[in-house]
Amino acid sequence: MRTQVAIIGSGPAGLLLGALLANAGIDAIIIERKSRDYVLSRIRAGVLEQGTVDLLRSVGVGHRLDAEGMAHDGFALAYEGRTLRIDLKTLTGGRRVTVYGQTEVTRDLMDARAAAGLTTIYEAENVAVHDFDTGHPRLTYVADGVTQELHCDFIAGCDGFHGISRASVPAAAITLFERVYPFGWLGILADVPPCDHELIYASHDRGFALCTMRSTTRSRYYIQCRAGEQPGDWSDAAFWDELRRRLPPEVAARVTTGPSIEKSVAPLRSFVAEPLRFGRLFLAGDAAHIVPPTGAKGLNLAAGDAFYLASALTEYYGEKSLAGINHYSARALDRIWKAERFSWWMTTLMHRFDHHSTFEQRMQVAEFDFLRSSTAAQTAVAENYVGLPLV
Ligand code: RFL
Ligand code: PHB
Repeated sequence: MRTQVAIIGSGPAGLLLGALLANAGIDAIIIERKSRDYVLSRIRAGVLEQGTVDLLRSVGVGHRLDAEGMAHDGFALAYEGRTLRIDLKTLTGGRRVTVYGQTEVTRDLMDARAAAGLTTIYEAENVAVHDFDTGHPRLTYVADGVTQELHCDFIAGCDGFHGISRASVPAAAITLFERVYPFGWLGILADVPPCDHELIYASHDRGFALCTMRSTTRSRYYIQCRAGEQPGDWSDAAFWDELRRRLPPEVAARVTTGPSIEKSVAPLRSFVAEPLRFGRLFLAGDAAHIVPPTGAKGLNLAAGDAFYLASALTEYYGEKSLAGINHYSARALDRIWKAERFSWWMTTLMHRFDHHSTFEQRMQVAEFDFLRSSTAAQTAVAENYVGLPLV
């Protein structure tokens, strides 16, 4: 088999890249290790930047997003029992975010791909990349017990943090930057109305908590937990009790509880690989970088990478120019590092760290107090939260 661009992974990065390439008339095949249903069962991101929404509209999947996505003009930070609203719309000259689950983004992109007759191979085993340092890269994988070969011009490694693309690069050719946080997020999904119409990020002596949502009838809540804790360690009742303890009393009073329909623990990590190009292999999305979820940047960064990589490949095929391809890594990393900074900052501000002294705890409070008193500081938060421009 042959294609122009072989994409590994059908998460947001791979699917959006495939859609953008199809828009530009470039042929691409997606090779995914899991089944379609498995990919759709992963409950992850919920907040889309304006730029991500615009990209999704540009590939023709804006319809359901526009109908069902919830535009949010602000969010709240809570600490010491008080809340501070960050007015995104006013502070950024009219920009906002959209709450629409990653599952729905993925479903829309998969459906559009299937409707356009574009090829995705699910449940591909033993995917391996070969010869990406030559002019003739290829992938091998096993489908239904038979080894297959896919020849291509380029390989896009969109296979997430645990994928094989980054792992296939010689260690001497790649530099990794990492911080692992000493805690995780325990999240639950429940068919109960959200406690507020906007998101609330709460810092508390007992740990961080986040109130978010998927719709007016479906809520998503997270609490900071110890690294290594399992979802089964927490009954629903224990979760709801702990959540309410960490929220300002008037918010806690509005929390409607109910049985969880999903419960999972996510570790928190900051991670960047440099560069993002190795001959004819590119890395994009979580394969290249991880942010802790506090800034809601992971999916949005994946979308940004897909946009930059699609532009580079479009330039290559359209103008026979290598300029875009040569520039992809630097262009994407510039924005990635800024999102890494924001996510690290917000994580450090909002969480309890066992090793923090009382001094560091007072620094967190001073930072909140400064934010409350400074429109300039709130503007910096708002600019980052709605998403830095895709330049
Ligand atoms: P994905 O989504 O992990 O997709 C990678 C795909 O590659 C497949 N794969 C392979 N395929 C073939 N061969 C192999 N060897 C393969 N190995 C892996 C996988 O099966 C998978 O289908 O990466 P991608 O596309 O880069 O997308 C990244 C986002 O999924 C991620 O950054 C976000 O979910 C992060 N995130 C959030 N991002 C936001 O922008 N806003 C949020 O509000 C937000 N909240 C979150 C989050 C992530 C969370 N967790 C669980 C880590 C909340 C949570 C709790
Ligand atoms: C979510 O809705 O799952 C969500 C929202 C905001 C975050 C992280 C996750 O910062």
